[in-house]
Amino acid sequence: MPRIVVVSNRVGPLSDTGRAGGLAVALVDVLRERGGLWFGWSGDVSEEGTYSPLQFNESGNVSTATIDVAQADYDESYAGFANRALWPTLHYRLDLTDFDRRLEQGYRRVNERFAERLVPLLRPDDIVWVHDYHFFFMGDVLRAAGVKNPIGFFLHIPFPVPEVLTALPNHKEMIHALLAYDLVGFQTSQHLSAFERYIFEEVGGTREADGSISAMGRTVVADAFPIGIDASAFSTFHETAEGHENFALMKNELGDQKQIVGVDRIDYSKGLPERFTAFERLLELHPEMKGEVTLLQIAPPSRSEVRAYLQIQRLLEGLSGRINGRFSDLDWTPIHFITRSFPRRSLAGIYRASSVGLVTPLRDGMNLVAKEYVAAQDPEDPGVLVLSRFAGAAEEMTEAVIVNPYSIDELAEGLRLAIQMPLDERKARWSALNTKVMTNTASAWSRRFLDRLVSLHESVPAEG
Ligand code: ADQ
Repeated sequence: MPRIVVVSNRVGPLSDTGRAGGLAVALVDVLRERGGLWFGWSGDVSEEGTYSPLQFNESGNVSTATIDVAQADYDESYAGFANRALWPTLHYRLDLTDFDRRLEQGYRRVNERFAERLVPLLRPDDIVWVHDYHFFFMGDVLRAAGVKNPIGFFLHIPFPVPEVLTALPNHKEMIHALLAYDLVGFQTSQHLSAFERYIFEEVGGTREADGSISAMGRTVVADAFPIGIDASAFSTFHETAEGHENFALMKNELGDQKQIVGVDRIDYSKGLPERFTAFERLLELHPEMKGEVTLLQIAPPSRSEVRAYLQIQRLLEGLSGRINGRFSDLDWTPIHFITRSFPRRSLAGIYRASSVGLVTPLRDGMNLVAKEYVAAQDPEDPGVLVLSRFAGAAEEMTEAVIVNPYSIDELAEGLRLAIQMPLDERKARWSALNTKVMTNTASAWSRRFLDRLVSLHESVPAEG
């Protein structure tokens, strides 16, 4: 079996520390199955930057290789073009974008340098899988360096409609670079069709008889590969000491009260202010719920070097303070806002103790919290998932209470429905959702993507 080479901005860890994200755990699984190398950023900024020595780490048949970046790379690429131009544009927030040519050049430079450092590590039969919006140009640079291996790309975040994407000044170069990959994967069929519309309407591309797409002198296969979670782990975490402890602690604190839970990085795409405001509306419209229902929002800060992230954190602190000041009683506080992260096992206990999982992004590639919440429920007394129609997860998870997060009234009504839902209906909805979460797991997802990439390469006749 050929070796897998994964490229992503952040790498590892190779062992389950309990704190690693679900995606990292899934990627390690697939790397272990086939043997592999995981290449990316060390997480450190140094003077030598991308010229720093490779740092290797090995565990069994899997190794990681990482390099540093220089301060200018970090500012211009990661905190610059990636998180100030690409992230907001791809999440439909043109009001927050910063299109600065210097940042764009920094981003390309970092893509080029990472690709150059990867080339000597590649073996002829490796399968290369590049992840996410930090590396749109990686495949193109690898091809220019003569790399002939199969190279796939998966976009974890949304691909917006062409009317929005074309606001990026370098959209044509970006898409031209994307077409250098053999296989491009999106989270949902909506994102896939937005990409196809761009190709057909914006750059006059055509579909070939075998389903691939040709445009700008290149041919690519594009498809939707909705990502999943390590579902069986999440369904059994409550049996671990950490999971059980948190579940018991919450249940004890709550007594007869019902808890709504939200778990997100602080990010303007996650719809957090709308969520707090909808909970306030629920208490206004249903005063009988005072003292009966609480909202627990767990949201550790992220990317705080980008101004928009600090602003949203301040806004949330203000909102939760105001709502608590308005409604709290001596023995009840409506909103618990915790800005730190929790180990995965503890999160599972918290999900299980919560009657409602509130996942209401304004835009999201998929949203793994929606799936984690479902997997962690008690089958005999499951909670209800309230899910934004703008999360990629809504395409599959149709048995959730689907809401439009821009409508505070609709959100508040969704919450009411979820809180008051009878047990029979909760069980029926949960069981349908759980079947999907358990079937389309993270390892099923990675296998689907890699098998497709390998099959594409096998169907291309070898160069004579
Ligand atoms: P994210 O935007 O980070 O991911 P999400 O899919 O929800 O969003 O994943 C977040 C992960 O971090 C979850 O596994 C969650 O448990 C964990 N997490 C969040 N807050 C936490 C906390 N306080 N403590 C501990 N863990 C916490 C991007 C895209 C998504 C896409 C994923 C995967 O934006 O749309 O689903 O990649 O492709």
